[in-house]
Amino acid sequence: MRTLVCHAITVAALSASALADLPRYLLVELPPLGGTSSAGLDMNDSGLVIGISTRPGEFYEVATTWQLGSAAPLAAPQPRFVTGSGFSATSGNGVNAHGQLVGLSDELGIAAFLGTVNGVGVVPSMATLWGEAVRINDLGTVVGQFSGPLISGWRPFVVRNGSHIPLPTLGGLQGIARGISNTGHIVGESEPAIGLPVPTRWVNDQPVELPGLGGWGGAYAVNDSGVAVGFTSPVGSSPYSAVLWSASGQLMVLPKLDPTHWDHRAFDINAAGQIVGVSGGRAFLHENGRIIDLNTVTKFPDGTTAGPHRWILHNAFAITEGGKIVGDGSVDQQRRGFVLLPRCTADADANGLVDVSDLFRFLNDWFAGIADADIDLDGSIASADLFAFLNRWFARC
Ligand SMILES: [Ca+2]
Ligand SMILES: [Ca+2]
Ligand SMILES: [Ca+2]
Repeated sequence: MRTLVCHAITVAALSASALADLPRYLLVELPPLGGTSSAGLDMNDSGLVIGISTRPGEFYEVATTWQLGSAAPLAAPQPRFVTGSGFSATSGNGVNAHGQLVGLSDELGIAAFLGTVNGVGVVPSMATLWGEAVRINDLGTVVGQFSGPLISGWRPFVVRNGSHIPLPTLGGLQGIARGISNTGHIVGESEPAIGLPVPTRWVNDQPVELPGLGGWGGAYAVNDSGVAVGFTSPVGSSPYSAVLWSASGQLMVLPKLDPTHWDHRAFDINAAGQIVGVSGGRAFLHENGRIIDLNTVTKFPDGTTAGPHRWILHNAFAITEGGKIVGDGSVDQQRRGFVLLPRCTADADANGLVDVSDLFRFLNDWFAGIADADIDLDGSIASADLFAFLNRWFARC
């Protein structure tokens, strides 16, 4: 008992620095289709990721999917081609819970595409239009922007129950619908009669301006409760601030990782209110009023958790309801997509699986008084941590 108390005191003294090293996320790399560049843009809770990557010798990215495995969760999944010529712009933008994919395809004629990993085609009601589909909700409702030979500029749309519905702007010509919740909230940006595009919410398909700081702005995503996120700048086009709009439309500016930088944007929000985005060139998570640099809470494939390593996480583009994060960063200075899987605390060896080796690893840490065994994060290692660990281990978190 005396030994245990001694351990507890030592661990308490060490814990402030040691606990910071506990990885909260495990990184999965998204390899390109043989080229040098990839990015993950959206994913669902079944581990299907959509994004873009290059093929050998091609300059433009093509739409690409990756399916994360369950047997070896941290192994880089195989990239799978969706659509795109590689000679002009194409993007795989959104995926819903049923595996429906949307995006923009140059191969289909600058068209909004819809489909699955088994094949995609032009969004049926948009066959005569140019378009880009940005997001699809779990009901199959699609949002994005469209144009055509006889239409000036790019305009926001929603495709609901198979019908293409143009969404009005706030008086100007152009706009884009970027986010749709499963409850039908739609957000994006649109031009007023005069001036730069502003953050916009469509209520019953009619545009309502979301408050900003006076300049350019846009909303990227909205959760099922109607809470939206995006960015706004003061008069002019920069610097950007990442912001949240409450369901009633109240503006809240999020904290910044590097306030001297110009680029701070919030790209997605889930039902729990977790927000992801970019702040000063670094991928962030915002929760409970606090901003976290995801670079500091991630275990990278080379085993490091922070400090000098090959990876930098630049943009967190989406977060699932289950808390999985997808985005892009750089590895050895090439653009590379990533998924961050929340680490279960029962996964003591942080390999993405909860099994018997975690039990041995935890008991080892617990008897040795290593800070990782402080499961309840109270700064000391005691029997409560053993019970807390066993609970999570049996529940597989
Ligand atoms: Ca999401
Ligand atoms: Ca494990
Ligand atoms: Ca403890």
